Amino acid sequence: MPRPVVRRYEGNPILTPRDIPYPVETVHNAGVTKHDGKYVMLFRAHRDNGRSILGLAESDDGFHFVARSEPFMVPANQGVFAEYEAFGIEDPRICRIDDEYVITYSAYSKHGVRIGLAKTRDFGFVERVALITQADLRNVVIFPGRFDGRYARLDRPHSEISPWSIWISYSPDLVHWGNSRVVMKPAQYHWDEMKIGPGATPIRTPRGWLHIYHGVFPTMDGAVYRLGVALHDLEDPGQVIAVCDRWILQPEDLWEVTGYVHNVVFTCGAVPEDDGTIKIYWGGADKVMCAGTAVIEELVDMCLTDKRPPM
Ligand code: BMA
Repeated sequence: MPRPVVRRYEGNPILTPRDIPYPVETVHNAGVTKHDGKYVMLFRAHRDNGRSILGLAESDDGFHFVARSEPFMVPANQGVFAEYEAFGIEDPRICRIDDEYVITYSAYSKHGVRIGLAKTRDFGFVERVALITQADLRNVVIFPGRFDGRYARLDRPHSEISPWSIWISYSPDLVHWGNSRVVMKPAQYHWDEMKIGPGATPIRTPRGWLHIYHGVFPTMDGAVYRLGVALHDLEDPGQVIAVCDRWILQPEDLWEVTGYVHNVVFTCGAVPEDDGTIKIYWGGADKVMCAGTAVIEELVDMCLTDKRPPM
């Protein structure tokens, strides 16, 4: 058997509810970045009312994380954010732009789900900037670059007409977004046929932006969430060069198969290293955090040698 392209860390799960110094039921779907030589993980955690907050944990090696004593972000209690975050905040992604970290997260309320954008320089003080979508759109990942002076993001609108697909939009200021168009769709009778969504913040490689996304397949036993890879053009990220036909990770370990929601591996973050490897982080069964490593060029090769059309 060929060795798996993503090698699971032998100490998985790397962070669980028991490791958190305040009451939480789950620790999952974390955005991760490196700041000042340390790995910073922003994780989603359900409280026992079923609503989510964002916690923060830090690590020197990317595998052993220690959670801070207090949550990093809880639903806002004033202004426009309070109205749209009342049901909780979820699934953060972190994108470094210049010397700031931009955090995009799902904001839930009785009005639906939309995306909030916050900024921090040091993971101490965090400032909410804007709600950057209307209702029913999730999984916003921002490219860590500019394209003809504009920022670009991938997202996933809700749709009853077409299977849930990945779209791109552009912005001059990270607040106002437009020029939206669809770039990648689920493939029929395929591991990601039900829906796909952006996953980790894209990684710049010599052959394109590597995007690790999630794909969902419906079974008689419910949905199965897996991870796949796609490659976007460096200058024009709206051009999907290739989508790998195969998944790179599926639920296999006990804590991926069973937990809060069974059969889920879901990523919001990956950290490229100087040695050409990448640390990939994923939530296992919406309950714990897991990590694994891969060789970036192997993921790019997979996209290019085993590809399917993006739409
Ligand atoms: C999606 C989101 C994710 C979650 C996944 C599996 O719709 O809610 O946060 O990990 O479902 O339950």
